[in-house]
Amino acid sequence: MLTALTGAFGDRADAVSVAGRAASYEDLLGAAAAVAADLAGWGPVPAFAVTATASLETVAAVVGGLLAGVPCVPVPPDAGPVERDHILRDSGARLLEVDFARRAPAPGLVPSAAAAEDPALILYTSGTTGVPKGVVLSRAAIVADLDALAGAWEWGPQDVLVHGLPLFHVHGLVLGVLGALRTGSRLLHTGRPTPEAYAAAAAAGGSLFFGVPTVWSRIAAAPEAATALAGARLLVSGSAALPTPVFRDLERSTGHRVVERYGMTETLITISGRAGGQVAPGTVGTALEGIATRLVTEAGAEIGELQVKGPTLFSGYLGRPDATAAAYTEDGWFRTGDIAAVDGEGVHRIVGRASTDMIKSGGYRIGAGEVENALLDHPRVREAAVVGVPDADLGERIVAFVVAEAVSGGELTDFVAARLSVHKRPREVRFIEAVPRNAMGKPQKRLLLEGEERRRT
Ligand code: MLC
Ligand code: AMP
Repeated sequence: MLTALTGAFGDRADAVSVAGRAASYEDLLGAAAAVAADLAGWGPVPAFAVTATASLETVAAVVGGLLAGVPCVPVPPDAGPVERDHILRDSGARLLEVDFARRAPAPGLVPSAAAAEDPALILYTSGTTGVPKGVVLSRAAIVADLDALAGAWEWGPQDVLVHGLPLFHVHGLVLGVLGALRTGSRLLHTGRPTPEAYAAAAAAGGSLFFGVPTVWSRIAAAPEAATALAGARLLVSGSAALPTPVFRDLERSTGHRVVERYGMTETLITISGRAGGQVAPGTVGTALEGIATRLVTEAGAEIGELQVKGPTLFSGYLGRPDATAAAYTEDGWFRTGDIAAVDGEGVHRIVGRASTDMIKSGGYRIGAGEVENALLDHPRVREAAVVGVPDADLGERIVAFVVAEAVSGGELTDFVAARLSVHKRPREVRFIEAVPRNAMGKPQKRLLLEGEERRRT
């Protein structure tokens, strides 16, 4: 996975730069070897955790884990005690402190005994209900995905990859860090994904830019920053649907048609547009090399659930064989839960999600159940129902409907932000008399969403 670090791509003092600090591959390898030596000194552990700030420390931790053959669990830096304790307890991972200035006694590549199918990363992600599950990603799955993407995007050592995404999810960490190290492209992580930072990175030679739709829509709304991206080679969007007006605005201001790709934590990226290929707004391209997709449609329907198969799929949910089995069909296809359409050329369009309980806000996946449980932990909340409402900036924004007394919406927002993490906080809290339920007692979220729709219009 570390082709660039150990191969013949040459070296530069700024091969990897994160939030304003630069390092050469030699620096990175030295710091990572120190991490690997620490891990070796611990003896057998199931995994190690790192507080995944956007920093060189996080990069060194992940690379060190790969060298040592110990899976890394990146913990969101703003995770509150409930989320953090769950991740550490569920994974059994011990937290590692990284000092980037430290070097291993004998720096250099420590060949790991790990096999291709061994776990490299365990990423925590929300389901529709309950607590987040650990998604186990093997070294082989990550390599298969990065190589397929390198082919699709003509991504190589000539590129300078730019993004400012969090380093605890697939987008920022697998594609955004390991992708750069695998392909040998320089990495310029901007710390935060602001339009100004992306424009500055373009001026500094950035060629390949990653963003979630919220990032692209903020850039589209900042014409000066957008114009600065004209000299880039390829702009890529993913993690949620890129709105067509944003695609059109960016085409006008940058001259680029943004390439969309589709994926999930459990499957990595499976579908993408191609560099130099036809790109139509609202489409996410064709299956990547080695990936098979199919739609399961009701008789006569053109849209249906997207299911996928291939070498990039996860090894399972950590310690949850039941949930892992439920994620697959009987004939071995992974159920994405996304609703899609495919045209005669194999070009996919994602049209929605099967469940209202899976929310995408700012490109973050948030399970309604996790937020509801956090709200119900508040002593003054008796009932809670959480939905994702269409939002021009975030794609969807979290709206919480609660039955509660003597507590303000702001207090409940802060309560969730502090217990879980900031991006899981409701952006609006609505106080209601009772959550509407069907005869089975199941919350009727469609009714709540329809009420929100009426409010907007
Ligand atoms: C506000 N804040 C609060 C708060 N209210 N903090 C605590 N309690 C409260 N009640 C403050 C925070 O301190 C923080 O301040 C700021 O609000 C963060 O707010 P935000 O609204 O979350 O930030 P915003 O700028 O709106 O974020 C937009 C964004 C972000 C696009 C930068 O959503 C983002 O990084 N998204 C990327 C998600 C991603 O990578 N997904 C990939 C999943 S992988 P301060 O000072 O810190 O700003 C995947 C697979 C695939 O999906 O296909 O890729
Ligand atoms: P996550 O597990 O955070 O990786 O989120 C995966 C989900 O993000 C998918 O199931 C989709 O719903 C959504 N997603 C990712 N990329 C796209 C895209 N290009 N268009 C629409 N939805 C996307």
